[in-house]
Formats: sequence, C-alpha cells, structure tokens
Amino acid sequence: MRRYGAQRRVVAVAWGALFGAGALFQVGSAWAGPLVSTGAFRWAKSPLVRTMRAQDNGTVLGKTVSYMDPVARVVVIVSQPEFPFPQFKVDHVTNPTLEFLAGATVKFTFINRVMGFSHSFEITKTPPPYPMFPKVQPPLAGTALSPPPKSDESAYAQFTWHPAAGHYYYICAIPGHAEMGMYGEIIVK
Ligand SMILES: [Cu+2]
Repeated sequence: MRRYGAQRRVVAVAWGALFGAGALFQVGSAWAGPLVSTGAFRWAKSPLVRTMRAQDNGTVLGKTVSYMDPVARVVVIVSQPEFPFPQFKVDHVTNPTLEFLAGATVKFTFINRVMGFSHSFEITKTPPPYPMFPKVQPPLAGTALSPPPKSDESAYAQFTWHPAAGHYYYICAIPGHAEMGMYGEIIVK
C-alpha cells in the first residue's frame, strides 16, 4: 500500500468536499472532463438499495467479480469514507477486477451512500496511475458526478454498456480520488 503525507490527504479531502458542494450546485462537472452521463441520478432509501443490491449476478472469485451471463447486472457501491479514502465495493469486494463476456449487455447500478461527498463511476482505457485531475479518455461509459446523498437517501444512477473484448478500468473522476486508489480493472473476454 502506498503511503501519503497528511498534507496531501487533507488537500484531497478538501477537494472532495469542495466538489461535493459543487455538484450540489451543478458546477462540478466542468472539472471532470468529457464524462459520459448516461443516467440521471435518482434517490433511494435503504429498502430500495437492498433490492438493487440483490440484483447483482456476479460470482466472487477472490478479488475478481465475474459475470458470465449475457446480461450482467453489476451493483457498484460507495458505502463509507474508508481509510485512506473511499473505495468502490462490488459484492463486498473492494475495488474488484470485473470480468465480462464480449458483447454482453452490462447493466450498471452505481450507488453513492457517502453523506456529503460526490463520486463518479467512469470507464476508460487509460491505465493507472492517475493524476489529481484524471482525464477520462476515451470516455466509454459512466455516471458523471453524483450529487451528495441526503440524510436518509442514497444517490444512484443506472446505465448500460456493451463492451468489446479488451482491458478497461473504472475510476472515480472526483479530483484526488482515483489518484489515491479509487479505481479497478475490467477484463472483457
Ligand atoms: Cu470518489
């Protein structure tokens, strides 16, 4: 695990808070580059979140979550501010490698449960490491920036991706998040 100085962490946290507020007022996306927003965010209370989570049809194999059905239903959650910074969770695996079949219909549900913070879920061919301000290139699919969740409701968005065979990555495009490890791999075969 990489180590980060306290100052750098404070800067990243400040950026996260700033962009959380920015997204609330619809001004945050200018920083995030050419994101593909394929689904508007909506609001879900806990029972709906549980229902959506139950629809994930992946199989966990260590750090990989594998979807070998022609219709893959992937539920990606950011659940809490974990040290050193928020991470993606799929089927309780942190930043897993996701496996799909080429030509599958991949239905993503991205759920942000972290009060006061925006996040995004973007798919790119650009491998890590990522800079403080990651450019999502090429923009393949994703959610753009989520609004920060409300007191008893999570923000969520859904979109569909039809991947060709290859190697991809998913990242959070909020400044500093991918830089500090908020990303994972996608293998399509
Ligand atoms: Cu994030």
